[in-house]
Amino acid sequence: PSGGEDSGVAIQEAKPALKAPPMYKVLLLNDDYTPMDFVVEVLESFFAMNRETATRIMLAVHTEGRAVCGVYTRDVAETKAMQVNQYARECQHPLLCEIEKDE
Ligand code: TYC
Repeated sequence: PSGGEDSGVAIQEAKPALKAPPMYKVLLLNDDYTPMDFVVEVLESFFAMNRETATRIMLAVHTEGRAVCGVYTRDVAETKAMQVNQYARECQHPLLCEIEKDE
């Protein structure tokens, strides 16, 4: 076994396991009622943003209708969107978070 013909086979079989998983964008949608402070708080606590970045993203959603808050694997993206929507409902705000495949 000095690395002959079958070393190429081993590399081919290992490759699929190393392929990057499909990624999903988590988006926040604008509405007329959710307070700006609440959106900033959501971005800080669910997306680990500092106050400055959270404010910039909140204003992007406010002026453009929607903005990307982060890009994650499907499970993480789905969980974040669910948690944000659940927290917004609990606080009685209409804020909506959705996911979209990152093509
Ligand atoms: N448009 C809201 C307001 O004027 C603020 C807002 C920003 C709401 C971002 C939702 O995802 C949002 N109070």
